[in-house]
Amino acid sequence: MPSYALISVSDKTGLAPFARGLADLGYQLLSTGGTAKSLEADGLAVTQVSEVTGFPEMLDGRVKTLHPRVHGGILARRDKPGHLASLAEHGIPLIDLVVVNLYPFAKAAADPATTVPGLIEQIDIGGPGMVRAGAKNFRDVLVLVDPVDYPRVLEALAGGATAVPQSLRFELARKAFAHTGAYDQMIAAELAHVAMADDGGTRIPADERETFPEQVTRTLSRIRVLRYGENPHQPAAWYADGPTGFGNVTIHQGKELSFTNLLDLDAAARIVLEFTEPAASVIKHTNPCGVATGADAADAYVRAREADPLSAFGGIIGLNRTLDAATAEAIVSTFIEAVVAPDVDDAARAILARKANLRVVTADFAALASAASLEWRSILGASLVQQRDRVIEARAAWGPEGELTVVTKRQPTADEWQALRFAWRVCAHVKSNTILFASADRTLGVGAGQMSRVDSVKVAIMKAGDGNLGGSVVASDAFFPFRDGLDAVAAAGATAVVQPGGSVRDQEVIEAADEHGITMVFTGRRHFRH
Ligand code: 93A
Repeated sequence: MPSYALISVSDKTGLAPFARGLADLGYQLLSTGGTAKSLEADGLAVTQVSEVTGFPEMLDGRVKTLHPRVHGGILARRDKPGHLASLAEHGIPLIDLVVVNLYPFAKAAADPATTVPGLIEQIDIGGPGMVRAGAKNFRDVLVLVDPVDYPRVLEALAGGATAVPQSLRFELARKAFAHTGAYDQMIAAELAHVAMADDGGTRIPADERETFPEQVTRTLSRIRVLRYGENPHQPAAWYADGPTGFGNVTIHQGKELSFTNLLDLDAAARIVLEFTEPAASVIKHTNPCGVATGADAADAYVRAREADPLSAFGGIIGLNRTLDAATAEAIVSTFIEAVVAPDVDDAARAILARKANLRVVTADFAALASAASLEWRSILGASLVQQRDRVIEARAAWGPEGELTVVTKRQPTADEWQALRFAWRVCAHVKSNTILFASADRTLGVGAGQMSRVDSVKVAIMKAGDGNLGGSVVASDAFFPFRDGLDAVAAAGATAVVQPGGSVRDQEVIEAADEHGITMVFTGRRHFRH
């Protein structure tokens, strides 16, 4: 009887060359519906699992491979004559390779539009069964759950199945159990965020989730080893948490992405994700030196860069619109390290190609927006997990009718409301302590990462350089502990301030604002970023 390679995959990455390699080695390909279709489209001969089981795929695909003719062929011990005799008696073929990756539950979960029943349908039952069966019988069955492993398994099989070392078989088996284990953990964690009711239940939106599981498991798949970490003596690698976000970007050109590039690209994207209108950010060492909105990507970018052109040298750019020719021309006109955007058009590609070292990355921005409701930071020997900080209080336009509290005698003007909202959205993504001067559509001076708030004010004013801060607004990521900070922003010319409030000296700070004729808004939400 022929030897079968059972292939049933949702992620078809790298499938065709691998399957062709297996067929060339003499394996008969055995597949479920969608996988078979994809292999046949690539010109490969495939046996349908339903031909082996004698059963059609049933229940909308819920039962495809759950059958003794499948599991017998995987689980039979090749060293036990009794097992082989049973297979022969029932006409069950041996399955020597199990190539399975599971229904994309994580992707479905990341999409806020997925309903509870939709989510449940993405729970794979048959896939994990095959993976665990193959992994249990690793001495004789090769189990692959990750396309990354395809090439080395083909290589190992070139000398015949018996030449594949047990160490590789065992490694793949352990990886398989880690994979199915993490898959169930992920399902349990996601279902913890379903408010069940008789109508089928609803999913709690990512930014309203407050519970954390007792135990969390992360399955990280390595994207690549990086040249080094923050410094050349620190070995480092880049891992994907899941199939979306910065775990799945497209690199169009440029020098290899570095550890610090990735940190800065993340910071760049976070800021522009706050805006629905065209916006650009220019990042240095995870802080923005300029952020602006504009009529289009090029307009926003040039204005963001001009906010602090000296610092923008060697910066990392974030754009929330397609990188087009005009933006590309502006980018290549100075030295820029990297840029991330939702897309880059053909005309822009040709222009960017003139700067061979410039790293150009595109990412699915909708996925970035919904990605990572949980965020991880490592400390020495432990990890901290928190919900991603989202500036939900600034999603809709601000004005006198809104929910924010104006604590001063003077109310903001319409222009001030707009500028305050702009400043607040940027400020949330700057390292604390943050003081940020802005107009309605661009930063004027960013004071980041200082150990005292009043020093952040001084830095922000210094960064504004010769720029006139008269009529500007100020955002502060946390409350002013004393009136000195407020006196300093007033002296610089600011007319409006937004801050969370909550200091024991709030009254003193409000009085200072009133003395200066400044209008001040409390958001009630702090946005530290450490
Ligand atoms: O619905 S299932 O839990 N029931 C099954 O019997 C089954 N067998 C394979 N899901 C099942 N699969 C999964 O189908 C695999 O894990 C894989 O992710 C997917 C491949 O389906 P298709 O080949 O039709 O694209």
